[in-house]
Amino acid sequence: MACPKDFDNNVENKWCPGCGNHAILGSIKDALAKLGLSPQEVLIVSGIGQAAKTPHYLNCNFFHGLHGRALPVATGAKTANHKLTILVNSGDGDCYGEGGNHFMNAIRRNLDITLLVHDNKVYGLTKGQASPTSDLHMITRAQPHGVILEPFAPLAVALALKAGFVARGYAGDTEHLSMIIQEGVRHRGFSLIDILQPCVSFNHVNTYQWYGQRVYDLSKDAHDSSDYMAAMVKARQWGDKIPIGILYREESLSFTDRIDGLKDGPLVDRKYDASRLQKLLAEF
Ligand SMILES: Cc1ncc(C[n+]2csc(CCOP(=O)(O)OP(=O)(O)O)c2C)c(N)n1
Ligand code: SF4
Repeated sequence: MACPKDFDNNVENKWCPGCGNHAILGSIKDALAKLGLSPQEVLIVSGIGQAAKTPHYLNCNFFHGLHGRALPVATGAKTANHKLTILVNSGDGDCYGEGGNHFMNAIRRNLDITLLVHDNKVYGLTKGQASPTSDLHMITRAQPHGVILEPFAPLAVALALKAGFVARGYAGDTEHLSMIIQEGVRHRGFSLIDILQPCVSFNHVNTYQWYGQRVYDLSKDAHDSSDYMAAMVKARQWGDKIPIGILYREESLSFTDRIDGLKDGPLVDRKYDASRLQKLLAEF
């Protein structure tokens, strides 16, 4: 029987006390154990930022790369070994800002990975500048007169691109978050889970108290996750009421399912014939 402790390591945690990332980390371990996965079967990929430190605190395979570039690494890893369970941990800046182009194309490819975006609505690691998801008029030390741009709407954008699994979690409800992560991993294809993550040091607007007054669970609201238009309406809902849960789910062939060359098994298991490579190189 797998247990969350299997995914513990003894690395000292550097996140601020009270940061929503602690809860997300706990939900990831819980979800992986409940899925019956062992650390060897899991790869976590991240970019740069506070959220991107998540794999430092997990006992499993991991790759910590460049800012905004976690999804290309995950694409390569999944193509090389499509038997691996791959999760990507990203921040709202890392994923929707610096990595926005990769976000769009990973969805188009329907890569079979689970993307967890720790959405704290600021650039946490660099001390709280506005991020793509910061609310209009939010005041930060770098935006003392308030944010002048409309926020990016990740769930609506993912739906517009026909992502097959679109969900929102909340760091203040770890059991619910674990359940969504399990469903996201089970989904064969691209899964986006945008997670409301309070940053207690730099975001004094979207706090636990603020979310506590607004967040509601879609599963208790008779939401039909196969209804695309209903999902789009929920994806645009923000303010007095904020839905969490699975907005939309529909399976279709994933990226690696569509590649004929992978039908005989993962590339990593193939025999490697160096002479064929030499012949190929000689042509150039
Ligand atoms: C190409 C590049 N641009 C900018 C930076 C500086 N930088 C490092 S972390 C970061 C912000 C991270 O914010 P976010 O992705 O929202 O994650 P958080 O720290 O809030 O979890 C920035 C701008 C960088 N490392 N590389
Ligand atoms: S700065 Fe914000 S995101 Fe970073 S560890 Fe502290 S509370 Fe968490």
